[in-house]
Amino acid sequence: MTPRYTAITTPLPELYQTSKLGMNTLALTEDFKRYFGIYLGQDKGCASGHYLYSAMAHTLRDRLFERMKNTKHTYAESKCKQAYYLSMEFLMGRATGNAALNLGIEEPLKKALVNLGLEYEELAEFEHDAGLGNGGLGRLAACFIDSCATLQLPVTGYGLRYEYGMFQQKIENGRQQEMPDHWLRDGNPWELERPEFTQRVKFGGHTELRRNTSGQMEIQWVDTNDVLAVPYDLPIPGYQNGTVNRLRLWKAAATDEFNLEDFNAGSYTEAVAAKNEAENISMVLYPNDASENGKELRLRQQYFLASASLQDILDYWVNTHGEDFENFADKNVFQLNDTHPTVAVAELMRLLMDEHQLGWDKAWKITSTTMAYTNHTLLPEALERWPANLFGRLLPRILEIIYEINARFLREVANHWPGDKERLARMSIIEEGAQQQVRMAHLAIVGSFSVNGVAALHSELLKKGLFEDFYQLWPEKFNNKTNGVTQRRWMAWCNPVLSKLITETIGDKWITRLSELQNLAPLAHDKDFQKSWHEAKFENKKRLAALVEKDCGVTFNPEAMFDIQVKRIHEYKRQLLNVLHVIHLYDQIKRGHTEGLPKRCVLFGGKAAPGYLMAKQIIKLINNVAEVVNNDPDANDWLKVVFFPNYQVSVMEVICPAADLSEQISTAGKEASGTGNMKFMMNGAITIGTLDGANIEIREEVGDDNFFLFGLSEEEVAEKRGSYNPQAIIENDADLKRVVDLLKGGHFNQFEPGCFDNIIHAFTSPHDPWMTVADFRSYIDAQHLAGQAYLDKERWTSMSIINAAQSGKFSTDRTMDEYNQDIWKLEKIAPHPDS
Ligand code: B1N
Repeated sequence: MTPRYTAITTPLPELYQTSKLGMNTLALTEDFKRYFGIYLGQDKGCASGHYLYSAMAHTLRDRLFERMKNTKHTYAESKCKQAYYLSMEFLMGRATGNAALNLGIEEPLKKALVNLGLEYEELAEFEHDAGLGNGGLGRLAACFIDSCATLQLPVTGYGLRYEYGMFQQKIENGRQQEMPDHWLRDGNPWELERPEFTQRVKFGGHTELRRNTSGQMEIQWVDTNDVLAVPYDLPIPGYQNGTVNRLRLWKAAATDEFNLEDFNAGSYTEAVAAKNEAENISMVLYPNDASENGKELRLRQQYFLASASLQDILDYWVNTHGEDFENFADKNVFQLNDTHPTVAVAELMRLLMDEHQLGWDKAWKITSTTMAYTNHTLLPEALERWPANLFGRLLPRILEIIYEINARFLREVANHWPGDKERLARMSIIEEGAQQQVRMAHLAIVGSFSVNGVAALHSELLKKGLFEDFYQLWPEKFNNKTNGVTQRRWMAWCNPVLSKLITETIGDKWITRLSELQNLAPLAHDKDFQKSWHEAKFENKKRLAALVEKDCGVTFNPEAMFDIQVKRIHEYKRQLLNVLHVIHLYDQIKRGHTEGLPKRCVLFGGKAAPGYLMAKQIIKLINNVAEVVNNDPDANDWLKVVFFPNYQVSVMEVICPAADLSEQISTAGKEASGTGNMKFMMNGAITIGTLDGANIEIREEVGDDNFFLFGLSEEEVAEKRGSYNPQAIIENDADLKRVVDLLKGGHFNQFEPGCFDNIIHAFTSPHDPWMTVADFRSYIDAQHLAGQAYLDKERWTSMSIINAAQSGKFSTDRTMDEYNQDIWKLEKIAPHPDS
């Protein structure tokens, strides 16, 4: 390949070191004007707010890039060990507010804008969310790299620069419609294209044993269709500490062979089509959360990410160390975000052996001591398997390597358990059957020195269930790392009112040490503090009510309890159970049983995977119930229901500060961790939840008086399977019976008969895996207790304070410290003071 960008051989003068960019109002004002007037070419006739946003973003971005270069040089000079977080998803949301907060220039920036007659909040709304993820897993990656920068850990994120992020959701006649999310259409000021670091990724072709230039026989992967990977760097600022780490996202581009002038007229259209096929790789994020995406394009994406990232890291190594890989494992570690980038195990073997001439044993030693794997789900439908023949066609060399890894691994298993054929079949990386499948989780475990789950219960269930055989073989690999969220975005940034109160009360250390919030606990019963706390929550509820009014046309009374469930729509998350409760409340109200009821505003939000019919029907049901309730004058004062469309990061930033009750009601044993639960807790909402995922740890922190627990435990759920009889439960529970009868009678679908039959059939079936009916009574009772507690304003406020005060554990700063201590073992490194 002729490089498109050649290296400069003469040493650069200090061209790149401009004088340090000012952080005061004057400097920001000047830069803003220069960007707006000169770079963007605007004047007083400017008709689009986009340019104003763009000028603001560029002003901030300069200050980030300056620090990003500085941080990179510090790492290079110190020759420190570095970690790489490989993830198919980084759900970043908006960058502006986070940049201003972490640079410590919120105040001067706002002032600069005011001086120019502008308002920060208005401009910020022009930024598109970077929706490069589905939900929890992608947002977790974003929180992780935020915390790493704040902790000054040398960690780089690697992902894909999808042209289209998570689809935009519209609701029409109560149903979800998907619209493409072309988030890059107005450009993206937060990225820097680095074409000089382009990599070439191979697909297709076949392998051959050939003699190389020095006369030795070697395996070569030839006749491939290559795709270029062009990196784009996004700055990840630490909190006011000078560190700016990097998120490198790859965009797919056709190789020069597609240069159209090289093609004769006859193959013009084929040439363009082939170019398209190459560029398709980074075109769109697969919108499936916790279910398999068994499409060829998805495997292409995964290999593209793994190969480009590893080549990039190996290039850097060779540039600094030459072809000596002796210390590579002491200086590099890779964290695999679920199995999605796991083909990296085989790709690192290939690169070390085929491109850098290491033998199998050395290559394996390096690979299996640098890879670490995080599992995020126990749901069988989410476990990735690829047909071996697809693998062989797309990545023939990689499949060969996987077979060899497996052969060696199975020998180890056979030694450990001589004669145990069944165990061999269970543990094999290759699943035999009508067609062979590659089990990616097995490849990940075999290839990694660490395997972790994302909450205590989840990590235990991995050892006892899904990965039991592997745990018996390698108990030392298994560990738990309970998830967290970054309090910078999910408190300091999105909840300025409460943040101000907290900082005035206990100082601002909590922004980088969340356990400081414990100092609020003694104030939980202090009348004055309660009053201020309540006022802050009330402000936030008014802000959300205004948004609901604007986007849904429904009036939320900020005095009412805000009862909120926002997350992907999935049967195991049981939005349906929540709807059954809403119908129950409606039924009670209609029957005049309003004594002891608080006023409630119930808000749902979340996207359904486009092909997930049941999830889509649940959205329809929520909307239909909302329609009936909100238009019934009898119910109006007591109950409002809304399905908030297009739930995304920037929406959660308004929702979580305003929540009173946080719905975390999955069937026990199904939600690996949950992270929305943590955002709500931190912002002073009280959880109504099952003993699932991180809920268990939340309850441990706040105590059972400050948590509304209900439902079967994981063991009880497992035990009940087989003897589950929902019909009998319905017959014996008059409240539930009335709810089911309302549904069956078509009360919520008078003009669309039969449209909920599917749902009714599913949750009343003895085979319902989510056991919604089994938990109905205890859920209703817990909701009743929550309602009573809400009516006692003092009690509720003290519970709210305690929830926030005890949320310290759920900072990703703690999570990242644990990954670092147990897995990565990096040194924290502060960059040189800004040059
Ligand atoms: O990962 C989150 C957890 O908090 C959630 O409990 C868990 O459900 C979520 C395939 C997934 N697990 N698996 C996925 C995402 C995309 C995809 O294509 C699976 N997401 C989770 C963070 O640990």
